[in-house]
Amino acid sequence: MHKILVTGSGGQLGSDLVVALRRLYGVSNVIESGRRVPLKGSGSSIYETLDVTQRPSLDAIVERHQIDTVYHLAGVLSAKGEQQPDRCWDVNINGLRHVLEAAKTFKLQVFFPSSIAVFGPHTPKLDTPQITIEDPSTMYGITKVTGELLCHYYAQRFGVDVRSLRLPGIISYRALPGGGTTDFAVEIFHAALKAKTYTCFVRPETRLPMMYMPDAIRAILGIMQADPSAITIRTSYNLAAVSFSAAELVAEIQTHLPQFTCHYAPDFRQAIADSWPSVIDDAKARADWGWQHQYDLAAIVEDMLEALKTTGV
Ligand code: AKB
Repeated sequence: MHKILVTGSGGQLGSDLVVALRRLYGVSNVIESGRRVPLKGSGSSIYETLDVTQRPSLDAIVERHQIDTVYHLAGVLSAKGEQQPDRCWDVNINGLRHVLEAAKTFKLQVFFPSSIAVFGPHTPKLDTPQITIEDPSTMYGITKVTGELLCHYYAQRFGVDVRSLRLPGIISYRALPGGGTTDFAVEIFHAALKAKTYTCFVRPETRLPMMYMPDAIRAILGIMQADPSAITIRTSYNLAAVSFSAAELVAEIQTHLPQFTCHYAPDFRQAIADSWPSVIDDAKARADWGWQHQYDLAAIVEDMLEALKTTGV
């Protein structure tokens, strides 16, 4: 049975991944961690306060719980990273190096979330290939390119079993994202149900790669459970599900909530979105370890609205 540490577990991805991992491996085998003291937590669930920029605390937790797998989700996202570039570099690069060093020392398997943010203005925007120009214009993107290269280096040089996906914008209802450029695609659902109106921070024609959380969780578990011989890419795999514009998302929500209106007030995040691809080619992930997405835009919108109404989040 695996002993798993999830860093940054209170974030959007962590909130769902921890539930899925606990279902698979048991509550007491999945240790959550983050910088804040937990607000909730009961029974046999374990939470450790951890700042990933502090290597000794990470090592102590790995040793104390005899961890063999780390899902390293702690990180500063694209929009926040432009406001706090030093912190973005510190958390994203030093945090990852500490995890990779711990992996080398304690023989851990590691998951590292990369992003479509590794791409930039000179990357082909349509059917972005696995291997192509990576010229990110954000500090976040720079840390993800560097992070991918670090993962590749630790895999080749030290045999660390690190696996990574270039995640698109993730849509989910359990926890709100924070500090990302694709956050509008989640905020819009909450606004549609509560205020019936939303002011979107990117233009209507802005088309980005997106994915529903259940698909993202299946992708993460899929790559981590794949036979090591199937993993031919140790930087990070392109991963895709759907691509839609802000206006197409609004129109799909309006098929369920006709009274919903959206206004557009692009801010600094528009330039970040414009620097990213619209449609990603993830053929390599599909061929190597059998990746397949399940949710299209219509299914995402239907499920999100239903879940938010039911859970009252
Ligand atoms: C962000 O918008 O910063 C993230 C990402 C695409 O990596 N959601």
